[in-house]
Amino acid sequence: MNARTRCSALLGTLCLVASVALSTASADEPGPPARQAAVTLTEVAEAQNPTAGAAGPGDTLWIAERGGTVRVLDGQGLSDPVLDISDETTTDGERGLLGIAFDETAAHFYVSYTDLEGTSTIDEFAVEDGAVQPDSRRTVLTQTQPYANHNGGGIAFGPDGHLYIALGDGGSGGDPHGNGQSLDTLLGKILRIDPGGGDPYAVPADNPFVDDPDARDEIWAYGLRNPWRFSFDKGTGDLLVGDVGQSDWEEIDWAPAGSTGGENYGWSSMEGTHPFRGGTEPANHVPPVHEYGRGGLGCSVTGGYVYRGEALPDLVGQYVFSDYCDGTIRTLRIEDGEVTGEGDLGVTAGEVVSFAQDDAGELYVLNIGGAIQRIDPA
Ligand SMILES: [Ca+2]
Repeated sequence: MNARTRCSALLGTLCLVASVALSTASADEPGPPARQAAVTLTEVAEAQNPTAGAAGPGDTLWIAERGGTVRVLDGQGLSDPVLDISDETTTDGERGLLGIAFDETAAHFYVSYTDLEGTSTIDEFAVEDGAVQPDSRRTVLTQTQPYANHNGGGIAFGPDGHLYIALGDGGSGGDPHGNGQSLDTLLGKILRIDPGGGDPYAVPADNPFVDDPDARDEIWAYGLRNPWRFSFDKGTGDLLVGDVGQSDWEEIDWAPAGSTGGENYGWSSMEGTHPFRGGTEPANHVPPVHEYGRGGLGCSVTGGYVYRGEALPDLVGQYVFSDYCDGTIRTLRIEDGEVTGEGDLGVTAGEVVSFAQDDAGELYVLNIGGAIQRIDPA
């Protein structure tokens, strides 16, 4: 239903096909052999182009809207905006308010957005009594963007208390500046910084390239094209990254909680496990734990979360993700960095742009058209 009603005109045909194909398959088959959680999607709110969510103070889920507003979702529904930077961002290209995060004690709130020039910007606000303090605002990090697309934009605190920032390769297509493999730019990277440790931030002393004069100290991992959504497993601390492919391969990248950083995920020498345009596989390439081609219904991976809630015991420990183009809610079982099972939950949610995880570990699916749906037991 949602695949059909939420699709844009551009993707409408594709999404309609996806919806029909899925309903046919589920009607004819008794169910997958591996036990899979039976789920339904419950719409809990309608937002204005939601792009990201973050668990906030007092069992709330804060929702970022692409145009520049932040609203709070609780048992009463979605609040009026608690933060509005809509006059400081635009939504052309792939721009807008793209990520939000709280630090460990929810003492600070962070927004990740493109400014009016398209520059990726991370700002910090103090939080008092559950409310953002506008006067406390300060800019933590900026990165100019040569093109309007591939901004990345996801931000999240790791189990180590540091802020991780995903930045795309700068955009255009095919990584024309070679940013993915270049260690002297922040583009095409996941960064790791300590925003409270300095002004405007400190670089953790154990970042992987702090002793390399030719590399930027903020870099945690590299070789990424557009790591739009990434997350840490609430249970294990493992890092999972959905890296959007160029034209052939969508991928999920992984690192264990004990990683010391420096992973090279391959772009733009590699697209998934495949050399890209005659590229040579780097000796230190960390291949994706999962990739899928464009031959099916997907065309743009949307990274999600490892489920750590209580409502769906059969789903605990599985990584839940999707694809913007088909909206199928997909799953991976990952053990020691190896995928031991893959499937889907038999539901589709249209143009899935992001997931959100509340404090209890339950998962929500964000459709860029507006719907916020919780994954519930069927
Ligand atoms: Ca890769």
